[in-house]
Amino acid sequence: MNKLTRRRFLFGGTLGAGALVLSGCDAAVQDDGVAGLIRSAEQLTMKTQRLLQGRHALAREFSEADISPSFRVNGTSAPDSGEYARLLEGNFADWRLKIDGLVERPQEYSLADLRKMPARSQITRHDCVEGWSAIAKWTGVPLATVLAPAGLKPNARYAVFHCADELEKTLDGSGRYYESIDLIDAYHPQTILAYAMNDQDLMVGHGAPLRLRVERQLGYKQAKYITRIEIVDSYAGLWGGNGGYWEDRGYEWYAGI
Ligand SMILES: Nc1nc2c(c(=O)[nH]1)N[C@H]1C(S)=C(S)[C@@H](COP(=O)(O)O)O[C@H]1N2
Ligand SMILES: [Mo]
Repeated sequence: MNKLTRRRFLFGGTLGAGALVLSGCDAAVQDDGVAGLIRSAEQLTMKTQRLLQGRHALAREFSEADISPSFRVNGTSAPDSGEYARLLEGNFADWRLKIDGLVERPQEYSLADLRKMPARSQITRHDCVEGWSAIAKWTGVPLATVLAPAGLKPNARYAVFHCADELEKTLDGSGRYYESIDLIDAYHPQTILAYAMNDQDLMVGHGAPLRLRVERQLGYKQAKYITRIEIVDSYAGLWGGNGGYWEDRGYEWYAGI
């Protein structure tokens, strides 16, 4: 089943509350044609998923025995920059994670700082839109823990993850990878900044030294090579304006599984 069909199926089979949401979207559908329809469908899926499962439902967690023997590297396999090469060479001792934007106190964390914070491990399944899945154990710091010292301003709505890699080489830098999530996902207990995979330091191919795990969404939301988390009230002003590298190329912003 393709995405749209799956979504239609979801509207069709959903509870009365879904129908209520649909009527609220009618105006937008008429105004912007197909793009509007898709956008409304995404909104509806997100709302429906949350109505059905609750805003804080956990993604399924697996056991050690379920861990996949191999886990594909997808998209960038190593950021192609002198800066990244230099940081890798130094075992990421000079790497810093910046937290800025709509925060009261911008922060900078080293990898050692992050490793000192209370960690969480979870064994989850990664689902890529390209049609493959793999189960791995991820260990890292809950995003909520990392954001706490920064203190979000009242108008904060999204966390944007800026990455070290350019997946597409362009003159204006618009091929740089980035992603964004809302604050519900940012504070979800399984949303972590992972520095280890299957009890090993995160490999370069999988996003060293730090990647996002946002377990209720698809693979492309799992930003690798994070260097900066920017808190914003809107992502409309960033790159293509759709909240992520793949979103700017037509994928959905809310990629619920
Ligand atoms: N920075 C960055 N993050 C990224 C990508 C990428 O190319 N660059 N690819 C995305 C996609 S489509 C998937 S499926 C996963 C792949 O993660 P993996 O390489 O650890 O399998 O990372 C996501 N995060
Ligand atoms: Mo993917």
